[in-house]
Amino acid sequence: MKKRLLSGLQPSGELTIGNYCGSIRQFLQFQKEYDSFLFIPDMHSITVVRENPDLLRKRIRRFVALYLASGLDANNCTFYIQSEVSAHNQLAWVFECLTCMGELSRMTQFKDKSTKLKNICCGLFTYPLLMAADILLYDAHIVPVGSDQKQHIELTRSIAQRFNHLYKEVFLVPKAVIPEVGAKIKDLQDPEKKMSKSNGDTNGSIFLLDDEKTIRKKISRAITDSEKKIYYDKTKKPGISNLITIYSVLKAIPLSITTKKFKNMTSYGDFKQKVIDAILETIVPIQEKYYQIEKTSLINEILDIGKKKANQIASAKYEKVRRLIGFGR
Ligand code: AQP
Repeated sequence: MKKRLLSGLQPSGELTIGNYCGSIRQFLQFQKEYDSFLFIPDMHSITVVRENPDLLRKRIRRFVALYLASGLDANNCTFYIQSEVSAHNQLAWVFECLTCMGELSRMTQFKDKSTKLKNICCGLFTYPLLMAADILLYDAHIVPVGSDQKQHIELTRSIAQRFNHLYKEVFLVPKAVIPEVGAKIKDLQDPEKKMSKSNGDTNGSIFLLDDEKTIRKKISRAITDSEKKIYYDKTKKPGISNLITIYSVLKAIPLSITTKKFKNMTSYGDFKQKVIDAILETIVPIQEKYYQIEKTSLINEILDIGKKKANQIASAKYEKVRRLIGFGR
């Protein structure tokens, strides 16, 4: 039997090339080897902004269409929506009662996101526990993520071990899989920050559905430096290093070879043109397929199958947990 992979991308904004490099690319790489469970964590998406309901529903479907357009195959992957499987929040409650406030206070995502908000909801604080439930319900062996999610997977591992120790070996302890290159693509306007779906300034992110003109404009305006030399140094040259990383990942060329390739180039304009070409080579075919898929009933059909399969697995696991704790009659 194949080992299981599980991961999700919350529909908190439109998908970026950061999500592609850190996450989707790994799903593509592993989809044949692993029984892949890819879900849309719609319940996570309201931890920061309360979205327009129609927009959120559209975005959920759009994510599935983009997964398929990127090359993920419904024969290898199970696609489902988190809120359609009630065991996720049932198990999250159990985890809330097994976790101390101090552990959640240490989560850097919470610290980062909460500093930008006026009103911080409890969900933003506790969502790593819902994430732990998302993963542990399915006995996932690996969870491919970008580096910003590493800490949450470590917490998930601790919770699994804690439950197994307190009650019985019920949960498989998962492993985070983080790509060596591209695990944290930076914001084009502020290369100290991560490129994000939901950061207010859209100029810092390349979205998978951005058109060619927008991509050209965003890369041309990406923050660099005045040295006029192209080499990789994250501290001295964060902007250029970020563009080198994007190029390397999208062209599937090791960083060292990319760096050599551009060593003698002195024009940032010419270099940026190469980065634009690499982005367009990746994104345009995805967009072409996306616009075909979104018109069909395929997304609903795939999500119906996924909903049934996910519910079967998740409710059986939650039932075990319920029995062990002593809930019910
Ligand atoms: N900039 C990035 N570079 C590499 N990987 C990234 N990921 C996110 N941004 C980058 C990875 O994509 C997945 C998305 O996880 P998520 O939907 O839970 O979102 P997130 O980690 O909170 O980051 P986002 O996509 O920027 O969303 P917002 O703006 O809502 O916070 C994860 O595997 C993540 O590591």
